[in-house]
This record gives sequence, C-alpha cells and structure tokens, in this order.
Amino acid sequence: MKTVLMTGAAGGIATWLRPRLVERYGSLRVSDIKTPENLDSRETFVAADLANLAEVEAACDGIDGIVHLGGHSIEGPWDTILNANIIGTYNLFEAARRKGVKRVIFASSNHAVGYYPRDLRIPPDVVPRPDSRYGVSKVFGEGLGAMYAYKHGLGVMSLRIGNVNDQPVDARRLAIWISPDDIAQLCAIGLETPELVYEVVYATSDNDRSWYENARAYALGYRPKSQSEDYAKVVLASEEPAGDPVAEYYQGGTFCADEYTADFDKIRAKD
Ligand code: 15L
Repeated sequence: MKTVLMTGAAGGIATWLRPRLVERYGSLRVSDIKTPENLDSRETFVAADLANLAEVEAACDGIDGIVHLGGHSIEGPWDTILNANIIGTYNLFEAARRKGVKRVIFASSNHAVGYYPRDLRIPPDVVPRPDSRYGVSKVFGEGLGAMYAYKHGLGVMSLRIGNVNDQPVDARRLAIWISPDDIAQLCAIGLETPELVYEVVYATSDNDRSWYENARAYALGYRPKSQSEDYAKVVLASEEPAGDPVAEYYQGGTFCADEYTADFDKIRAKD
C-alpha cells in the first residue's frame, strides 16, 4: 500500500488512527471539511465535502487505499444522514472507482445490527437490524461496498466498529470496545491482505463479554492485543443503575431506545 487517504480526518476515530497509519505507511493524505488539528509533517490535508463528488474525486487522485471514516457519526436528522452518509458514501465509492483506487475500508458500525438482543452472539452475516437512521446509513454503506467489490473489483472491508477509546467506559462498551492499536491493525489487514474481495468483520478487541462471533477477522490474521476484561472491575463499580429497559435489552443501547414507539414486550417475545 503506497498512498493512503483517510476521510473524516478531523473526527474522533481519525485522531486515534492517523498517527498509527502515518507510522505504518510513512505518509498519509487526510481529508475533511475542516482542517484537523495537529497535522503531522507527513500528513497532507485536502479539503473535501463528501456531498461534492468533484471534491471527493480530487482527494482520491493517485490514491491506492482509503480508510473512509467521514460522515455523521451518531444519530441525526434525515437531511444530515442523507447528505453526509448516504450521498457522501456513494460519492466516496464512486470517486474511488473512477480514480482506480484498489482498497476501501468502510467504517460501518455496531448500530447496523443494534436491534439484536444482548444475549445473542451474532456473526457478520446476520440480517441487518439497524437501530437508527444512522444505522440504516451504515447498512447502505456496507451494501455499496459489496456492490463496488463484486461489480467493479474494488477490494472492500466493512468494519462494524464497536466503540473506539483508550479504555471501555461503561458495561455496554465492555462488550463492544476496541483499542486504537487494534482498530489500526484491522485497517492494515483490510488495506494489505492480497486478493481481498469483500469482507465484513466486527471491529472489537478481544473482549470476553463480546456479542459478536468474529472468526472471519481472525482468519484474516487479526490478533487483538487489548481485552476489555482488564477494565471490567473498575467500569462495573462505577456503572449507573439500569436505565431504560429497551436500551438495556438491545446491543445498540440508547440508539435503540431513542424515538421508540413499538410494543417492546410483543416484539421481544419474538427474539
Ligand atoms: C457509533 O457508531 C458511534 O459513532 C460512536 O459515537 C458511539 O456511539 C458508538 O457507536 C457506540 O455504540 O458506543
């Protein structure tokens, strides 16, 4: 992998990932609508609005692999999700195709499958159960990735990211947490694995309380170094008492409970 572009470079996950990918690849092109803070001398910033195909195409010029973190990273109004995540992700894949990019790592989310109950361990190929408009946009992005992989030969890896942080912050994150080093390792696997066609894996560390069956990531060489259990005692000691029953029941937590109007008991009985 010679030239790598990271979109959403001013955002939270990028702030963890950028220094790690700069170390690995020697340089990095970074894009966002606003200039990220603390740019390294080995990083080149290209301003690009994901909703503008011409700008995204210019950012992709001469690039071999993309880590696509750009877009709206939580639930939001439909117009916001539509522009940043639906149109924006389409523009990213289409620009990558036009510019002959070989690899795209798509930042999907646990919220693509957030309406699975916490007592299930789910593999990557379950029927999607997005828990928000944001989650739906991640399912859309995974679908686009598959289409560009099988129709146009782009190598694509969708990472269903749990929660990136230097340590897990609550009981739910003990199941879905991923350390910055571990997500950097998954990006490298996605960018560098020869002959990669299309993959969906869960981006979580080696967590005993995980809700995911992630054998495919391990088969691709993933060897996470971090374990949420190291923090469990401290995290659980300061955990707030159980809140909303919908948020507590489903993997997606509060994303599932927000705007909720369904008959919870009736629906839960079908799980
Ligand atoms: C996500 O997908 C969000 O981007 C992040 O802000 C967290 O809310 C995370 O999921 C989570 O579920 O903890």
